[in-house]
Amino acid sequence: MTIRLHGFPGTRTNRVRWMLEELGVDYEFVLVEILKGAHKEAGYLERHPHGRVPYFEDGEVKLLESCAAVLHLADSHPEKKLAPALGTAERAAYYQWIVYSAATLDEPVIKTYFHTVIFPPERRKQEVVDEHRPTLQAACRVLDAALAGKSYLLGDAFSAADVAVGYALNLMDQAGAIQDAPHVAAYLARLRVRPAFKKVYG
Ligand SMILES: N[C@@H](CCC(=O)N[C@@H](CS)C(=O)NCC(=O)O)C(=O)O
Repeated sequence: MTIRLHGFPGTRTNRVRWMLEELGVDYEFVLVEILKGAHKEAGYLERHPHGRVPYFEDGEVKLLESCAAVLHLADSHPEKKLAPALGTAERAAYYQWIVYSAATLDEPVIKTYFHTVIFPPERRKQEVVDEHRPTLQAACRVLDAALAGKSYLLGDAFSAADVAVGYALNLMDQAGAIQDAPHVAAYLARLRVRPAFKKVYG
């Protein structure tokens, strides 16, 4: 079965790509030229009606959400042990962190990143950064407490939750928004030396 990841580098596509590289599975990467508006063209909108990336295919599985692809991949490769057993406290924490990455971190992180790093200075809006600062400061406190005394979010073992959250933390750090969070900083350094991370982020 061919796994096909449609997306664009630097976007949430990287979350899924990182997961695929952790698993070491074959996949086809289909570049969606979002800078040329390819994600808003009819052919792509048939697949992804919201006109966003990534779009993920694994046989009959078709997914519009980066975290859903991460969860699906972890479950499809139980031998890699990137998801804890069903019904355990670790599994509950795993769900929490993956949903937290998409529902709590992504938007404030990406808006802050765009308005501090990506946009040229004349397009940057300080009020956008200010609006999201309290959420990111709270995230630093939450994650720093969660990571105290642990190598990864679930303890000693790396899991798909680290891919989901690590994707957002990597951008958050580039935006200078990881502050007063030594455990988060050490954790991110640990993630960045992983071969799969290096393969995606070069
Ligand atoms: N919740 C979706 C969000 C996808 C999303 O918003 N992707 C952005 C890039 S990171 C996008 O395609 N933006 C282009 C647009 O909205 O026009 C996911 O996690 O996959």
